[in-house]
Order: sequence, then structure tokens, then C-alpha cells
Amino acid sequence: MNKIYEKTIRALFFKFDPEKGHEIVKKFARFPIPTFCRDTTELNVRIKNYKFRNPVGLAAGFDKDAKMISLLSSLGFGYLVIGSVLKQESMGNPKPRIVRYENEQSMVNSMGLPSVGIDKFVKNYLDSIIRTDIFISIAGNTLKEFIDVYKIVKKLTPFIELNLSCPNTENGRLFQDADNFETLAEYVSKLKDGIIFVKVSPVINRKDAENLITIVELCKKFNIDGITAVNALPVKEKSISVGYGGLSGKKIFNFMLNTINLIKEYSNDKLILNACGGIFNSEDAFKALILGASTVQVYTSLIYKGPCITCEIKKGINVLLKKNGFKNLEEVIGYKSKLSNK
Ligand code: RRO
Repeated sequence: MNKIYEKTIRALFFKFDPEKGHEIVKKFARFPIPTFCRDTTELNVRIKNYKFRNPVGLAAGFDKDAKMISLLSSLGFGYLVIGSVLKQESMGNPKPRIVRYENEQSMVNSMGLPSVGIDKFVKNYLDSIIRTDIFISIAGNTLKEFIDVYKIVKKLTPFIELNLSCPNTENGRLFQDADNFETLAEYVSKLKDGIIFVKVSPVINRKDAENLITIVELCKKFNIDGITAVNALPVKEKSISVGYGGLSGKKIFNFMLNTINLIKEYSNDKLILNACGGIFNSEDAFKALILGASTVQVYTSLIYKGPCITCEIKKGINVLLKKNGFKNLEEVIGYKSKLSNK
């Protein structure tokens, strides 16, 4: 199926500017399609009191304005992360703001947090046909914006992801600073009822690692449930209008694994981990799950490999479960650290 997608739809879309292709999909995405991709109970994932049908999520950014939920929720994902949404409408950075590295199955984006704003987002959300669990990713330029948006979205879904790590705006990583995050986490924890994840940048040096370890400690202290690792990696890119952006896809897979490893080491099994970054197939997913991720999220691989990727990863995980003698996914999650504790 992937080969057909690559030779037809992808070949056509890749002739356009990357954002144009996305705009075309958006026009057709207001309706669900029949789902042929069934889930097996072996792939169920428990997160706190909630059961997710499978571990393959769609990462934030694909549907920033909640305009494509109906279509996306019929593609077999265990959950979708919709957003990131801001309180106010925002245009984002000037175009061009996406460049593909086709040979490396990677890309750089510098969208700059465009958003229709929370009011229109809620309307779009309520107009959708929803067939899977939905996380809403929120971002804010100030603490007040974050909290105001949080209070609104928590009425729509119990599942929220706080985006601490947008690489493309002045304030995008403000709340990844430990002091700012402490204030945010404390506020949110008082308002919280469902599940909250925070999304962090890839760790590339010692300073990042030290900061992330503090974030991990604060998550445990303030009852934040989990961490999604990682957002796109900040890089310079001349062909993008602002000259920089976030790298995603295969080129960041190892950064993702290292970051997951680090969080796992300091989380004392108290945090849920979601692996995001360069996951293209079931082997990639399995590597992250065995390290300790409970779920995996895809985005760039959906663009390169098409909508069948969800089914392929799920089927492949089922094969790997059997091949490696696991009864179900729950046995796999964090198996590596369980082994080293024996
Ligand atoms: O909009 C963006 O430029 C963007 C965001 Br909010 C993010 O979290 N990650 C990313 O790669 N781009």
C-alpha cells in the first residue's frame, strides 16, 4: 500500500509547495472514511484510569485548528493530538516555512505557531465526528494565556498536552525553563482532572539534560502524568523565510531515543512516556516501547509513507510481540529497564 501511496498521491503532492498539499487534504478532511484497520486487545494501553485502543498516536501539529478530526480519527490511531492552539488568532511565520529533505525522510518547519485561536478551535472541534481519543495540545505566550486556554479545553477532553517546546517562536520554549515550568505546573495541577502530558525538546547537550531532569522532577512533584519526547530539533535553514526551524523525521530518531532513555532513568516509573520523532515503522516503535514509552506518535512519517502507516505499525508490533514471546504490549513497555533491575 505504501508503494502505491508513494507513487500516486505523494508523487502528486510533492510537486506542490508542502503547505499547499496540506491545504488540499484539509479541504477533504471534514468527513470520516470507513476504517478497515481493526485493533486487537494485545495492543491496548492503560494510562491511569483510561484505556487507549492502541499505542499509535498522531503528533501535534498536523491538525493545529481541529479542522481534520473527522478524517484523522478514522485512520486507526489510538489517539490524536490536536493543536497546538493559542488563545488568540495568530498568523505564524511568513512563508516559505516548510522544507522537505526527501532523501533523508525528514523535514524542517518554521510554522511559528499559526492558530485560529481558541474560540474558532472549539467550534471546529464541536463540529467534528470523533472516533478515537483526543488530546488537545495547548501553547501560550504568557502564563495567563496558557491557563485561560487550559480551562477551556479541559471541558472538551480529559486529555491535554502542554507544548513547552515550539522551536519557532520567541516564547515557544519559555515554559521549558525550569522556573517558568514550575509556576505553570503548579497552577495546572490545581485545576487538573484528566491526564496531562508535557512536550519537550530533544536533549542535545549537558545543559539540556540538566534542565530536562528538573522538568522530570517537577512533573512528579505536581502530578503531571507524562512527557512526550520530542518536539522538532531547532536548526538553521536558509530556504525558510526566517532562517531557522524545527527538524523532524528520521534524522531525529536517535535524539528521541536518547531523550526517552534519560527521562526513563529519572522518572522512577512515575511518568508515562510518549515517544515522538522519526518513528517510521514497527521496529522503530518497538525500540521506543521497550525503552519505556507507553505510546508512540507519528507525523513526518505519515507524510512520507501515507495513511496506511498506522495499520502497518500496529500489525508489525503484533508480529514483534509474538516473535519476542510477549503476550501483549503492556509486557513490552519498559522491558529493558525491568531487565536491568532484575
Ligand atoms: O508551529 C510551529 O512552528 C511548531 C510548533 Br507549535 C511545534 O511545537 N513544533 C514544531 O516543530 N513547529
